[in-house]
Parts: sequence; C-alpha cells; structure tokens
Amino acid sequence: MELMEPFSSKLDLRVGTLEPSARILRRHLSDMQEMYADQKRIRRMLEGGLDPLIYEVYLSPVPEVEGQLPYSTTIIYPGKVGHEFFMTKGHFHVKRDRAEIYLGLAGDGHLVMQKEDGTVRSQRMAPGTAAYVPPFWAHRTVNTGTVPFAFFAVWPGDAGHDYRTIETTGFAKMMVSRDGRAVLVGNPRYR
Ligand code: M6P
Ligand code: ZN
Repeated sequence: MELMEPFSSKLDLRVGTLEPSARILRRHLSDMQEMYADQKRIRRMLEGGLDPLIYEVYLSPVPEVEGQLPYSTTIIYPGKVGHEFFMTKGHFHVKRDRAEIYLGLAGDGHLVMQKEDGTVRSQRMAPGTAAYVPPFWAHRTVNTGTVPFAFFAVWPGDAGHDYRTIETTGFAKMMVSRDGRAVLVGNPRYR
C-alpha cells in the first residue's frame, strides 16, 4: 500500500462541500432514469429539455484499496419525479460484508437499505444523525425535505460499488410524498 502523509479536509457543515476533493461526481436525471417508477413522466421531462441535477458526490483523495477509509460528502437536491423523491442510485458493496457509516449534515433525508432477499429498512436522517449501514445491506439516500440534504460517508477502501444488482432489480420499496409526508411504498418496478 502507498505510504501517505497525514492530511485533513475542510467540510462545509451547512452546504456539504468537501475540500480538497479528488473528484466531484454529478448525477442528472438522465444518468439514472431507470431508477424511478414513473417512466412516462421521465421521458416527457427529458424530451422537454428538463434534465435536473439530482445529486453531487465530493470524493476524498483517499485511494479505494484495502486498509484505507475513503470518505465523501453527498448533496441531494430537493425535488421529485412525480411523487418519488430525488435520491441516489444506490448500491451494494462488491464485497458484501463491508459496512459504511453516514453522518447527516444538513437538510432532511432518509437512508433506505435493502438485503439481497428484498427486506427493506429505512432510517430518518437529520443533521447529527449517525446512521450505520451493516454489511450485506444495499443503501440509497433520499432527500425527503425541501432544501438540499447533505451527509458525510466513510467506508472500507476495498468495499467496491456494485450498481448492477440495483439497476437490474431496483429497490423493493420507494420513498414517495403522500399528503405532505414521506412514506415508503412498494416499487412497481421491483423484480
Ligand atoms: C455516499 C457514499 C458513496 C456513494 C455516494 C452516492 O457518498 O456511499 O460511496 O458513491 O453516497 O451514492 P451512489 O454511489 O449509490 O450513487
Ligand atoms: Zn456504500
């Protein structure tokens, strides 16, 4: 493993930006259109030239290898596709027995987790919430509020991101707005 010099980062606790970051990942609706339930609406939005920025990930300069602890901040913008709240793509770890820790920084959100057998659990996240993603649970975050939702994350460097499983099956449940409240309902696109 590469021998690194100690360093620190500047985290803006109100906005969620991270400096320095090795890379900033930006995902628009067109980068994750298959994740949402209302496919007709998405087609209409994209054809009408509407491709909103859903979230940004500020990645630390820590290499993703065994023994390291890479970290990031994520900012999910407020918004919905139909009734479904803006959210991250969500992933399992390639090495399924690797865990992750999230810390809420700003705004209101939910952390939705799912085991390979389709069991779903969710945790509300507010500033100061430390949420634990145990090994074997896929994880996705959702902005269930009206302002940007930001959180910090740290995970084992050799965990790896498996997006394929979620892309093919989806999450069994999705977070929607019903009578002004965020609720988890069955996802019609879950296979
Ligand atoms: C958190 C961490 C990252 C992840 C990001 C966005 O910052 O879990 O590893 O990349 O959220 O989530 P996703 O990769 O599922 O789009
Ligand atoms: Zn992860």
